[in-house]
Amino acid sequence: MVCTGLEPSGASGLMATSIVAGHSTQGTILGATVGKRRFKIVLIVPSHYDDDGYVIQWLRSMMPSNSLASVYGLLAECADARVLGPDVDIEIEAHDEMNTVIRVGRIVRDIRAAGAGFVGLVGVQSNQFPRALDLGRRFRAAGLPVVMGGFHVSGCLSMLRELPPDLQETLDLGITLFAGEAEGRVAGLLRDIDAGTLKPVYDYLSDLPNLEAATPPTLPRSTVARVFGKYSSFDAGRGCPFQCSFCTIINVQGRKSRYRTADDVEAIVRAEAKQGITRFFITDDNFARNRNWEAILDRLIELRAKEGFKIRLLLQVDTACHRIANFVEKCGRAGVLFVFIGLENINPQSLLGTKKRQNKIWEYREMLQAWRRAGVITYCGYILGFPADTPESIARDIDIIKKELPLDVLQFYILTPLPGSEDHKVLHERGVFMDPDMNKYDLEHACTGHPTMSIELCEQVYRDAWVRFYTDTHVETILRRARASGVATNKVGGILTWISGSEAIERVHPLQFGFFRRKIRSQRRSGLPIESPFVFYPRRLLEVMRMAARWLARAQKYRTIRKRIEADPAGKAYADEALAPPPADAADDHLVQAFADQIPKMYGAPKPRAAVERVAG
Ligand code: B12
Ligand code: SF4
Repeated sequence: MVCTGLEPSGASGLMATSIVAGHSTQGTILGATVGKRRFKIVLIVPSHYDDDGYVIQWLRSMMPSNSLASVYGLLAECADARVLGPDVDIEIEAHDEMNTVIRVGRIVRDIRAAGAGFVGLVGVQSNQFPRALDLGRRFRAAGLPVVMGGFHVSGCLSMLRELPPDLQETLDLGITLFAGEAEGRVAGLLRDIDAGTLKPVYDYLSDLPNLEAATPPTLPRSTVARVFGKYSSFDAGRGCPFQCSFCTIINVQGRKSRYRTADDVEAIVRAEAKQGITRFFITDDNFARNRNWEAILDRLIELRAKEGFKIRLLLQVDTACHRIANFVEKCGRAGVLFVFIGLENINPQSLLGTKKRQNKIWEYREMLQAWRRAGVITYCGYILGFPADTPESIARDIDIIKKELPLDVLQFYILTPLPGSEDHKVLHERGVFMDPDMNKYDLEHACTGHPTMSIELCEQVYRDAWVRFYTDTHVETILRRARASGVATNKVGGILTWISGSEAIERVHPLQFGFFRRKIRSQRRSGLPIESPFVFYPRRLLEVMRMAARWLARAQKYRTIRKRIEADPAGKAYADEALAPPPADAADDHLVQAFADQIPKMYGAPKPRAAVERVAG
């Protein structure tokens, strides 16, 4: 699909015309004076709805939105360059709905008062799409131009032959769809909005921008301050060489590594440090496959060592990263605090079934131990609901992980055919049932059938997995391992409280978690009734009190465990199978033995013991 020009019925274009054309010909616009015009942009990352239809949002969110920072950075550059003319002040507001209550009425008034502008719905993922549409509908009803971008739009346009009904509805409302990456493209978009010639679709999927010297992501400090720990973000690269069938990224951002230079990264770090921000989530899906990782890490190490920058980093890497010479060690020196690792599963056949050939379970322990030696906390993702999974096999596998693998945090997801992935495309083309409610594509709901488990059972198994992993005994083991390896026990304890409590207490995935849930009575999913204040507020008060009590109890319990371990003089000598060096012959590894008959025949794979003995005999 390509830019198709303004449809005569495109309300978005009509509105832009009525606001802006009057000004450009007559010199005034809704009260603005000649010689100075305002163009107001409000960027919103929509959140998504909980099962009761309330927006999931917090006083402080845990993770920053890099999509927001990317689009803000590009627009801020346009504002500085005065791309709409020397007389036009471009003003930008950026909100992440995870930590900010969106006041639609106020935004409408502000944009109208400015006389021109638009609302950008940013980084909309599939699970955020229904919320984005509810917001977009209200802005369109007020006649404002609205542009929506992000992975739902890009994923669907890149993989499906025709527009799915939800995106068609979006277009019918006059909301413009922006597919692909925006670097180098927003000035043109702004000019189209300003001229009243906004097109229904902008599609840049087949033209991936070069990232070297590209405009960096950034946000005002006031927006970053709404993220717990004041973490900011940037992507040091995009694209991943692997081919996992559940992944959307490779179909939108490609498989070739595009990366920022070390100079780019240094410039980002220096600019953010001026705002007092030194903690970053580097959002590359796989920083280990960023072809420029070493130059970037070397520069960060230098900034820390020579100029005392207190850089702290979160990274995403793959399970084979420890094989890259110096990678883990340099990450530690560059200030990496914790790494997200897509462990995904420990059953080799399940991994092969999703083309995740690079995940070799016989290397998992060695990889996790390498991170421990660098003092980095490991935060692993684990997917449930592969075809061979049963409640019993999942329970057994979790027990094996607890015993065999020295990871600090494990978080679970349900295998989900995300729009934009090969899995989604295949099911779509075969006409297999997939839940039409995008709000459920948050990896906490089962969205399609499973060979042996019902949707309800899949979701039960998912909830049980959290309980089974985060027992008090295992939390104690994790903390003991941290103490023995010299990993900061207070940090591990804090993360364990957050991760285990978000599912158990708040019923949200840790990646959507924040500090102090805000529930706004009037912000409910369209189609659901607004509850009476006499019902809503007393129930909410009780809920808050109960949850606060449970959080305090959990934090106190983990603190007690941690203090006991820290006070134990033998703590440093703690040893168990997960901390022990991997056996010289991987076939002797208990994890390998548990899956002996499923290890694929591939280069470097251990030969199952029975086969080895047969050969030896
Ligand atoms: C960092 C990240 C997060 C962070 C921050 C979110 C964010 N968007 O920054 C956190 C931890 C919060 C997160 C959480 C989740 N994430 Co996430 N996340 C990512 C990740 C790795 C990077 C995002 C990013 O910065 N991309 C780079 C930016 C530049 O790309 P972009 O978002 O597409 O934006 C560009 C264009 O789309 C366009 N654009 C976007 N919006 C707009 C708006 C306008 C007006 C314009 C003009 C242009 C425009 O311009 C941007 C600049 O080029 C992506 C994977 C990826 N590579 O993108 C997954 C990804 C977006 N996440 C995904 C998922 C599934 C989740 C979770 C549901 C799952 C989970 N439990 O982990 C949660 C739930 C989030 C929620 N509901 O709040 C999926 C979404 C797939 C889909 N079809 O929806 C992705 C693609 C990964 C995957 N597994 O496939 N995530
Ligand atoms: S390793 Fe990660 S980013 Fe790369 S294809 Fe697989 S899931 Fe996608």
